[in-house]
Amino acid sequence: MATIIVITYIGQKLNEGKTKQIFELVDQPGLVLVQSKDQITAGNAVRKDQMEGKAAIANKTTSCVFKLLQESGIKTAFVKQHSDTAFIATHCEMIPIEWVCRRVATGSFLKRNPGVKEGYRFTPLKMEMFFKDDANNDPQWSEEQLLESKFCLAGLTISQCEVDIMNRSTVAIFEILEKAWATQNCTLVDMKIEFGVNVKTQEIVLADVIDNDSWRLWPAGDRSQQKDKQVYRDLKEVTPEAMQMVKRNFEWVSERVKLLLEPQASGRVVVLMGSTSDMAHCEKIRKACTSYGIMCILRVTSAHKGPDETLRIKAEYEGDGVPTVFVAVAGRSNGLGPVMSGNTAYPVINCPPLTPDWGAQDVWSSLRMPSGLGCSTVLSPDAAAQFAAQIFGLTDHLVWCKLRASMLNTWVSLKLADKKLQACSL
Ligand SMILES: Nc1ncnc2c1ncn2[C@@H]1O[C@H](COP(=O)(O)OP(=O)(O)O)[C@@H](O)[C@H]1O
Ligand SMILES: *[C@@H]1O[C@H](CO)[C@@H](O)[C@H](O)[C@H]1NC(C)=O
Ligand SMILES: *[C@@H]1O[C@H](CO)[C@@H](O)[C@H](O)[C@H]1NC(C)=O
Ligand SMILES: *[C@@H]1O[C@H](CO)[C@@H](O)[C@H](O)[C@H]1NC(C)=O
Ligand SMILES: CC(=O)N[C@H]1CO[C@H](CO)[C@@H](O)[C@@H]1O
Ligand SMILES: [Mg+2]
Repeated sequence: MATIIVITYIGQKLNEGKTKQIFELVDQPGLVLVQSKDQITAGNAVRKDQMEGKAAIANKTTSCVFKLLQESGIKTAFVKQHSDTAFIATHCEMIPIEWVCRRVATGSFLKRNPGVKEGYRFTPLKMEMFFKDDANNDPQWSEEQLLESKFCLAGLTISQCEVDIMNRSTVAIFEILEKAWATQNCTLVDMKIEFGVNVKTQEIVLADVIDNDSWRLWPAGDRSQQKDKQVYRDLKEVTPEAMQMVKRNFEWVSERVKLLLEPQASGRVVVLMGSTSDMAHCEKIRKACTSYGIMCILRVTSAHKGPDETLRIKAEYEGDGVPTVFVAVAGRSNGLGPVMSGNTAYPVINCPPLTPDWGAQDVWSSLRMPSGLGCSTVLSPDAAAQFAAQIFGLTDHLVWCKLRASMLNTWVSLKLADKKLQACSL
């Protein structure tokens, strides 16, 4: 979906913080321009050094990270890159909370929780929230404090439902970025993010930015190789050499962040159909595979009427080393998948197109099988594709991230549907 946005007039400044300015876009109502400032802050701007080029590096990091999240299916405010130092975002009213998610204990957590050693691993992830209040050094808040403050942004009151959505979304976003960084042998130690309410749709979306201000990254899980802003915070003295080192670290991140968007492994689904009368069913499988970014090939072959061809096609896909999941689509006596399963080490998923008259009987032909076969049987075409995606997701983080975001989005829709229903029945 390539959207062309022409900006002819940048309007008034709507907001300004420590690291960026927000401008109205006069001819693009509902969108804003987020402009980074070329300075780095730590300890609440006590230390303020201009760092040339920082904004540009931050821009690259933010746009790659948001692209990864968006392609995965996470709702974000990011729309598109505008320049080296600015991007266009949907106009949000920001919820003044920093959500912090931790995998490994370090930093301020250790101070607030004496006795916990650095390196303690949180499973499940540890969630914390901080009220954005510079004057009071961003105090940690409980869920109850957030609920009692009854924030109302863009007409949406932040109640239990919204808090739960932000909490859940933070976990999903962390897991997606953690999975992506793992491909670079880098541990995502912790992360802080902010949410906004889209002023037009009242949807809660990930907003603000994610750059290396926002996280700790330890290459090979090794703190001494940290590539994040902590290096800057830890500087004893801000010398030009030290600032160069910090900048090099940021560049290290911005170079690698691009790699997060690249597939690590590419597999394929080969759908075998017993007859072209099953085409519509197979097309649904292909469509669903495509939504996960998985290549899907359709072939026609009958294990009953042309077993030699079935095995030849099998050999064709076994022979080029590309990881393959076979999906067998055959009506009535669907021996196709079981025959494949008895003759290949690749996974086989049966997805028989059942008919109302004999379906209850037909389904048994790929359920009760001879010993030595390990194929599965799922009935809906979408489920067959999803199962194949889950297999590839074990090695392909881009597929895994789509599955993870989809799980979050389903959870959020249920939550919102329930909220709406409760509101109606009051
Ligand atoms: N999409 C957006 N729409 C409207 N305001 C935004 C958006 N993204 C960020 N902002 C706001 O822009 C302001 C400047 O950001 P920043 O410099 O990070 O501020 P802070 O110093 O409070 O962290 C903040 O108030 C932030 O909440
Ligand atoms: C990395 O983080 C630094 C630290 O804040 C940030 O200034 C810089 O813009 C970021 N660079 C990248 C690569 O994000
Ligand atoms: C987030 O949700 C988890 C699980 O429901 C809960 O234990 C935790 O207290 C919540 N965290 C915050 C900061 O609200
Ligand atoms: C990650 O580590 C593994 C094992 O040490 C190595 O084979 C691989 O090349 C590394 N990948 C990257 C991107 O550094
Ligand atoms: C300096 C720099 O890297 N700017 C980049 C900002 O982000 C866009 C989109 O990713 C790039 O095209 C720019 O090169
Ligand atoms: Mg900020």
